[in-house]
Amino acid sequence: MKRLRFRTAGESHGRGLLALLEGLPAGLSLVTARDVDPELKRRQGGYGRGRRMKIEADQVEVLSGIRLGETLGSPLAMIIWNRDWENWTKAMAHDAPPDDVNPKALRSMYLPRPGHADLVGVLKYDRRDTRDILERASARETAARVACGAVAKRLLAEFGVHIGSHVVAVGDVEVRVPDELPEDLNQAVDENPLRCLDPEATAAMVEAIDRAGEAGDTLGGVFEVVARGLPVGLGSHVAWDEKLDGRLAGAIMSIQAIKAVELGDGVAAAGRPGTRVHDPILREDTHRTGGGFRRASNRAGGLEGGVTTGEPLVLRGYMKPISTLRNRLPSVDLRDGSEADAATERSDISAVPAAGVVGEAMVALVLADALLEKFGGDSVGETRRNHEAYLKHLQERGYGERPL
Ligand code: EPS
Repeated sequence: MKRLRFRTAGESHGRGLLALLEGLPAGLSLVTARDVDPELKRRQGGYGRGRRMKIEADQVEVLSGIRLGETLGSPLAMIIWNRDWENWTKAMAHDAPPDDVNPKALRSMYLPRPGHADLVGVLKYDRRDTRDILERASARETAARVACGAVAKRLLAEFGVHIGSHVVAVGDVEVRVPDELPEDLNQAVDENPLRCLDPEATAAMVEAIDRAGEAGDTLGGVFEVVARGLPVGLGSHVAWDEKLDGRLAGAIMSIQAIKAVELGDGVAAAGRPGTRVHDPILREDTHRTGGGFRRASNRAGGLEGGVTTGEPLVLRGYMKPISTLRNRLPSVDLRDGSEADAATERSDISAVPAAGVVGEAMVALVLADALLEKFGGDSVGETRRNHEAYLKHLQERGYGERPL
């Protein structure tokens, strides 16, 4: 069974971030300046981001896996160098510090922030300095995820699958989402500072973020990811760990600061009768990716039984407010156990638009994995032939007494 796997390495203020993607078929046209760097730029944007995003101009350098503009089927390794590293060479040095080092230069942090991995990390890994934990726990790591996700998107595009996202809430400001989303969601929202479809809500979100910033506070929110063009039949109902809804939810929940995931109308559906939840089945011979069927609605968000239905996949990620607060919460000083307010350092006030871009990347990686699981292929051509044959068979299989 062919699978797409990715790993990342790197600390927030270390030398850089490594993104490793394994299992790609050969022959995928891939130009990182065209396909990957623009996605990294999208992740860096959004109103409410901190000064770090002014320092960085994320782009990848390829170490392996591509030759002459096409993938080789070998592991794809990409590096994103941290520009800020220059300012952290002493604090993030790989070697033990010299005896005469100024302790300030090590930028140690002993006041764990509630909500961050600081305290649980030092206890679990038996460290004293929370910097040993927070550097890896930081959402800076998501730049490497987005690099891998951009390649997964490139692969999915070969099969007519396109992924976009938009912000639907920041703090208590909610967007009025139109009944019909624009076909190209990212094109519609990427120029908006909050990546949202509602200008009125945008203004209110900007104001809410400004107010939170003035109060030394932070704001979370909700993003929605939509994937179009998926064929019916990715994922499987046969085993818990093959169900695509579980795989998607796990992937989204693994994003820093995400505390809940919703598929389709999931939350509201729990309070409605079944007749107002399930999506009536209609015949539509021309709906190729749906296998000749269409749904009158898409409250299921494009998944039934852990399997894609051929309708758009719709998923929401709920982000908590960032845990670095200038208005510090009570904590404990790890040096002497005394009561003390939590540490604070440069951070974002809100990063919901960026989280949406990361959500797209994680969805792309899970979907590309599920696509390769279903269609296999050592080369894109082979995957494409298998995909085509499947869709053709769905179109021809017929009903009742005359199955092919
Ligand atoms: C991030 C880089 C970080 C933070 C943010 C995400 O940069 P720095 O810590 O140098 O300001 O802006 O990380 C967090 C909010 C966090 O809690 O770790 C990025 O590249 O996305």
